Amino acid sequence: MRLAKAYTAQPATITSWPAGSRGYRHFSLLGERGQGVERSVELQAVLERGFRLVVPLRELRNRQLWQPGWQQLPPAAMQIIPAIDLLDGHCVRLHQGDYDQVTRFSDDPVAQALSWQQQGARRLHLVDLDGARSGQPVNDAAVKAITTALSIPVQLGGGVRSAERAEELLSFGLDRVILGTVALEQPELVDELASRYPGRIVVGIDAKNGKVATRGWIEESSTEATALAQRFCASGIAAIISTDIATDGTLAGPNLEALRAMAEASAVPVIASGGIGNLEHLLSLLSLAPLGVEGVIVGRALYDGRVDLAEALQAIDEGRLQDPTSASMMA
Ligand code: AMZ
Repeated sequence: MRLAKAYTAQPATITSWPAGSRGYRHFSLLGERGQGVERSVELQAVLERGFRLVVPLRELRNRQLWQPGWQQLPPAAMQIIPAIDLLDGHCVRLHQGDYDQVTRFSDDPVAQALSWQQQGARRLHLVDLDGARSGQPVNDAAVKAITTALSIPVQLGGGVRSAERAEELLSFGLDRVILGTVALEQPELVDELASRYPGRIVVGIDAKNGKVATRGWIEESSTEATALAQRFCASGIAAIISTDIATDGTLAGPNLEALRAMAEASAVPVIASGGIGNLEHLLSLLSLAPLGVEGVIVGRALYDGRVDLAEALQAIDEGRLQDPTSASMMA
């Protein structure tokens, strides 16, 4: 018997649905064991935000043998954060951070930002790519215009290399500033800013093969990304943005193993960045929500329409879970 990737069940087939759950729900296949009559499978579904149903089955076709058991989980919530990367005043995306592989998506960053807000974004992520590469701000006019035009919180990274610059950006109306290069080179500056501006300082850890890269990803270090994450556990930062350079801008899917390692190393929430190419990729991240992955930054896939922001926000709000292990089992 060939097993399907997803199942749908109705309450009548399962007697112990938790209070408040309604209608049918979707199940995904977690794994198979054994051969022939000994063959068994395990299904999993997120029913309501806080519950997961694990159904061990000895024989899928015999529903009498279903033995549902409930586990309470932390809520599976994930914020989807659209990204606007600014290069010389334009909205662009780079491929794997390479400044020689630029796709220009819009010449009007304010209109683009307003469009993401209108489609339901609850936070916007800005990158000053000129700043990240040179340390010098080039896109401040666009940044100010965006923060003035939008009502949702806006965060910015790229080129923030001093306390004065961080403070200047906060004075533009930005909700949070992201420190990348400085987090590696002057970690005590992050501590100082985080204690002065609680909830407004974020560390951006950009990793290539698990090692931290800086200065527009042109310089590579020997520091493990997870070690840098651990360094800031007690400093009061709002979050860590974990970017996998190899997947960034490729639409090939997030690096779930790297994200899991970061989430396990970090005591502060992790925001995933890099590689999102479709809705399934977004849903796959929900499996890491209980470890503290609270958001995901999406760029290219939104610009080229592979991900519809409103649809994605709705899908994530439903709290559905796509287990990453199931895809490979279905071939
Ligand atoms: O695409 C790139 N080459 C790139 C990029 N997106 N280089 C840096 N950045 C982003 C990081 C982080 O948010 O993801 O800039 C910020 C870090 O900048 P800095 O200047 O603090 O290292």
